[in-house]
Amino acid sequence: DLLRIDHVGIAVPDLDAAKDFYAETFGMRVVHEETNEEQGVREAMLAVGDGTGPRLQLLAPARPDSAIAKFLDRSGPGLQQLAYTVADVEAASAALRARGLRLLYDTPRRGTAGSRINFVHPKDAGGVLVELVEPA
Ligand code: V0V
Repeated sequence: DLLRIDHVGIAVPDLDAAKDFYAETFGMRVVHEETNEEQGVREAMLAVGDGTGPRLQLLAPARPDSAIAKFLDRSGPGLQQLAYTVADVEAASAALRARGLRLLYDTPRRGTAGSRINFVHPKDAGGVLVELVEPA
């Protein structure tokens, strides 16, 4: 089962410039930042409002052959993914696989802040890259 929207991910070419834009334009603050080598991203999580709701995730490429670099080349900056919180990413992935959707990974990988993640292929989800996040 999906519990809530975890975050919305936006591909950006320059993480520092994007953090400044969101701080100055919308008053959003960075609550977490890391580089995920496996995913090839530099990312920042931003709190919206009082910080109790879904977050905004800024995703910048850490390598030219990464998923975010490819997305930027093809589509330019913008919405890249919609992530839902789940209690058990393996169970949620299995349930969606059983409904005929392609999950990108056979077993979960490491996401933000020690979370475990998997993705539904955007072609099987109406053009939306859906991420499943089991928080640490
Ligand atoms: C590609 N397509 C998308 C898309 N990326 N559609 C919607 N949203 C996206 N983000 C479309 C693309 O326009 C093509 O459509 C078609 O999919 C291509 O499919 P493909 O050849 O199978 O795949 P690629 O090589 O374009 O790669 C797309 C996928 C890749 C989704 C497979 O980006 C991937 O593996 N993503 C998962 C990992 C990821 O995104 N990591 C970065 C975030 P047409 O032209 O054929 O119609 S890391 C993260 O979120 C973390 C760490 C976290 O949250 O904790």
